[in-house]
Amino acid sequence: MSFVNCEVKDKIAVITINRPEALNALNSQVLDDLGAAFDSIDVNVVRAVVLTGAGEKSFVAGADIGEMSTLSKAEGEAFGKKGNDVFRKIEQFPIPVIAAINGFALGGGCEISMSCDIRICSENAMFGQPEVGLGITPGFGGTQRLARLIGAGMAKQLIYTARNIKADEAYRIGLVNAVYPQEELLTAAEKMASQIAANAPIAVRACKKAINDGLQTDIDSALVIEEKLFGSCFESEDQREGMANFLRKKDDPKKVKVVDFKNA
Ligand code: CO8
Repeated sequence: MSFVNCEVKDKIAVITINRPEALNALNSQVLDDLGAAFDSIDVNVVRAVVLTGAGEKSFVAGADIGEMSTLSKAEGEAFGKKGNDVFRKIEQFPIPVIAAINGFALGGGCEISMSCDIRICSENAMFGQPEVGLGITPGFGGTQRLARLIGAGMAKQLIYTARNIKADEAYRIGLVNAVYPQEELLTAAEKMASQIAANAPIAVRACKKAINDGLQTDIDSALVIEEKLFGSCFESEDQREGMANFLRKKDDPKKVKVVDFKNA
């Protein structure tokens, strides 16, 4: 039995962490299943992924505290690496990943959402890094990604105080892009994924890589990364057809059409 479901419809995959009896807490098996779910996606067919949690209460309530409670130092480090490897796979996944955060996103739950490209949440969502209250640090990238996402000062405040914040505050500090009523969240995430999927897939992938890789280096090197990825889009079918369509429209607005990008 897997703790993770993956459903592909049209060009979108919806991955659901399905362990609602433990508020979708991440134990070793969930992490393995999550990695396997991402590995199973054919990125030549699927163009965007939505990641969510089963039930209406929790996205992911953190790493599994029961499993962690008896770990030795070496085992703790290994568990941290296990989570980091899966989250890095998500962060570096060639196509965009949208986190649809449908409730608690605490500890490892907040951390997994931050390895996604885009975060949107429901009104009942709650975010936090409660680790120091449990005698540990965030261990699945929280000290690194939270500071990069919302700035070091706010990240330090949240991590040192272990205070949970509600959806409106998460929106205010830029941790999430939008807040929806619970029943509208998945539809909104799928709509955003469809908008992404309608664009040229080679270009979308190149944008993800340019932003991610560029953020890890100085501006001059980052601009070279962009130049190379920009150049790589040319001579593709998508680039030729996308630009030809624009020029056709200019000549005759009636010739406007929705380009069926081919991933080629
Ligand atoms: N781990 C294991 N089980 C959990 C977790 C969790 N993180 N969260 C909830 N559960 C379980 C509960 O034990 C309970 O199970 P049972 O019914 O068998 O008793 C079930 O889910 C329902 O939970 P509650 O009854 O507690 O539900 P409430 O609505 O009363 O409370 C809360 C919901 C507030 C979310 C509460 O469950 C809670 O505080 N959970 C823990 C949240 C937390 O502290 N998360 C951070 C964990 S640490 C972490 O994520 C570190 C990541 C990096 C690890 C690196 C390792 C080296």
